[in-house]
Amino acid sequence: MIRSQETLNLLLDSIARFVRERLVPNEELVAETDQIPAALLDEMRELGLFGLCLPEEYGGLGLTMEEEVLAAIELGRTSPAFRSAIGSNNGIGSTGIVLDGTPEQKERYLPRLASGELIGSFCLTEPEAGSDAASLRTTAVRDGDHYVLNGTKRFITNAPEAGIFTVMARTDPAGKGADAISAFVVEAGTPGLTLGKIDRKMGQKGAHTCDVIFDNCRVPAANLIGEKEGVGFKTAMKTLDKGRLHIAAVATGAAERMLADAVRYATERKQFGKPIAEFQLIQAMLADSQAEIYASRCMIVDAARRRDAGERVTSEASCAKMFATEMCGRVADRAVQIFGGAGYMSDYGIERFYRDVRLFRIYEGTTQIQQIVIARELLRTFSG
Ligand code: COS
Repeated sequence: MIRSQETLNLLLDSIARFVRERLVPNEELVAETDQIPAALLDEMRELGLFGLCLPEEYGGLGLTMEEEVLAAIELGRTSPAFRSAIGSNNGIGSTGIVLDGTPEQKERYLPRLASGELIGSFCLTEPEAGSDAASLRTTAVRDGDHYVLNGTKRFITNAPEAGIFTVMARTDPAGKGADAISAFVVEAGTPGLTLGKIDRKMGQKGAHTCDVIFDNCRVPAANLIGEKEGVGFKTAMKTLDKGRLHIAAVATGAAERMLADAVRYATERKQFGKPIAEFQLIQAMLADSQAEIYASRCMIVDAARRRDAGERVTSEASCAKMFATEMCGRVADRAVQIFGGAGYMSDYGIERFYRDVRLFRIYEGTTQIQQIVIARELLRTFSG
């Protein structure tokens, strides 16, 4: 749902301009230093990018899902690290509180997440619990008006910068199932919470992940999301339904960027006496990419509209995430191919994108997990 096309166009134009004029010129610097300059992060705060999707009553722009995916496509047209910096505040680092938090929890955290004063992160994955998220082992044992958390979370995006962590933990340590899991907001600096060293990754330099370790970490009972035990896994799954649509949009933006770079290169690069864009084998790669990007956009916007209309979009979000991220991988591969030898060289930037976008097919649920989700939903429909 688009509330006001005119207002949205202004926002999308300002994001597109910011991406073009401020972020794209700094891609190489971020990749080299593994750091987004503080001044750029300030500009992102001023533009309201940290609060795009947070409710207006808490200082955000309150974008609907349809508006959000269109904004995410724009943000996708540059190094994914920039989107990642604002991604968790708008998504997995805040959605649990937005959807299931108490009014007090929302009041306490959302305004600072929306302004970018606070960075949020999402702690689901563990060393032994990745795709099988419900098998997580971190425990939260009630002790008076606190819970005591113990366990390790792995590959946690933005953890090194985070001020709060949404943590899924087992409040019934004897319970093996998803219904023994609860979600907590844990503040950075809480005694017993420590961070591992920053992970070295294949790509996405400038976006940081690390372990988050809880060792007898005492968290006030008031920080149990929704003050309700046993619903934390559902909170996490609902968070991922939204997050997967967002990632699908980011992947589509990245594909559009890589295709634009490939088209530019193909029209400039001459072989056999003419620009390589005039060769039909190159054109086939460009055409396949364009058609797939278009299909991806259509899926994402449709799924977003359905979510805005109040429909459950678990299957559609997984379809969009699977299709868009796999499509993005194919476009990245073709773009490197069109660049030829230059595509393998760092100076041309396309190899960096090729590495950066590889993560899209893995995080917020691998392609194989999306297949499982889609198939389950389908079979459920048929079984009545
Ligand atoms: N929305 C709301 N509730 C949901 C839900 C959703 N999208 N998906 C599952 N649930 C509910 C189920 O209805 C079930 O509740 P009931 O027992 O009351 O019916 C409960 O959650 C457990 O669900 P399920 O039985 O389907 O859990 P499984 O362990 O079988 O598997 C998958 C669920 C595989 C889908 C889940 O573990 C998953 O998404 N894994 C990938 C995790 C991931 O994306 N990690 C990325 C890192 S986070 S960046």
